[in-house]
Amino acid sequence: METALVSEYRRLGRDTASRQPLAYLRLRRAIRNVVEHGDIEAGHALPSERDLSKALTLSRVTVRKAIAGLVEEGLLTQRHGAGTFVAERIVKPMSRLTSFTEDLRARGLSPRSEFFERSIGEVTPEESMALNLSPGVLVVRLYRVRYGEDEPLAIERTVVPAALLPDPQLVRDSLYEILETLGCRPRRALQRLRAVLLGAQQARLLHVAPGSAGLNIERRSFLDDGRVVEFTSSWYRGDIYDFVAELHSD
Ligand code: 16G
Repeated sequence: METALVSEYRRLGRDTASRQPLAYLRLRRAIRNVVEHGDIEAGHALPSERDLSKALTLSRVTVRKAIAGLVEEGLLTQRHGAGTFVAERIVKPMSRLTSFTEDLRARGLSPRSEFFERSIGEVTPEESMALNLSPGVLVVRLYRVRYGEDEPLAIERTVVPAALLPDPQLVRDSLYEILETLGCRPRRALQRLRAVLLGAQQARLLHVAPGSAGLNIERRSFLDDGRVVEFTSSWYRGDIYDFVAELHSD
């Protein structure tokens, strides 16, 4: 068996610079990479555990351990008796501060945005509360529909202090990418999540029926020095997204 997955696993084994010595972690990385490159698409099956362990000369315990971690993360799903598949719903881990662009790329999907607003103006009283800004300062506002391939997945309204992002036109695809180049990518965030019924306009933009279930997520992100770098309100489609959080007991 010579699949993209087997070649990727071998390639990672030869890559001395970033070689992961633990085989199950290397296999996990290889699976992530092939999903990201679209070599195995959403809904499609992974080679069986037995075939993988034979082709990679790994024990089945190792293969199982690699797969179990990705099932837990939500990248893979297992159907009893049928095997392991790349998950079709988009699973978003809540424990990592990632961007929409990164989340989609990690699933092998191409992200894209349609902008309805990219402007700069004086902060409103509500925005100044959310961003801890004094009245009168300037903020950048983005309002966009976020797509994965050609499918609308979320609507986002973002406000960023203009002191950190001086020109709204700088944001083409990823806000976090541009913030990173400006040296102010968020380091920490607080999120509030609530279930909503999508209104007529939101439903139209997201290509779902009015009144469909959605998730409204407000994210306030901070820099290391405590300054708020973004306030974003997102409406994600409830029929596509799963939000998963890892919990610890202490
Ligand atoms: C995510 C964030 C949003 C952030 C955006 C940046 C959630 C709930 N929200 O959608 O706060 O502004 O990513 O994405 O995860 P970008 O870098 O692709 O523009």
